[in-house]
Amino acid sequence: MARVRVTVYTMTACPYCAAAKKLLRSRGVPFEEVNLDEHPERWAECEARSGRETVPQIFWGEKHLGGCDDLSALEKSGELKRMAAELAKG
Ligand SMILES: N[C@@H](CCC(=O)N[C@@H](CS)C(=O)NCC(=O)O)C(=O)O
Repeated sequence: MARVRVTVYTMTACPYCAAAKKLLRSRGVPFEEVNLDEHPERWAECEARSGRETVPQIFWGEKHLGGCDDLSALEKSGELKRMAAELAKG
């Protein structure tokens, strides 16, 4: 089965984006970053997928995890660790 692709929509000067990326890296989760400063044409895609107008927006495959606060909550509950382990299994 193809490995789940994690996508993070970001902006360059965004502390929440930096924190979210740091957390994903700390869990060894590979992700594709879509920097919306570099790709402003993808804002509409990000908003349509997430229903939100802030960054970061994080997707685990097609599943919307939310922003930095949401990711931090998953970390706190132990869920992110479990998901990362699952992802690593392939
Ligand atoms: N609670 C959000 C905060 C995200 C946030 O405020 N991001 C800022 C950039 S650092 C943003 O998108 N601002 C644009 C806006 O509010 O329109 C999260 O945890 O992701």
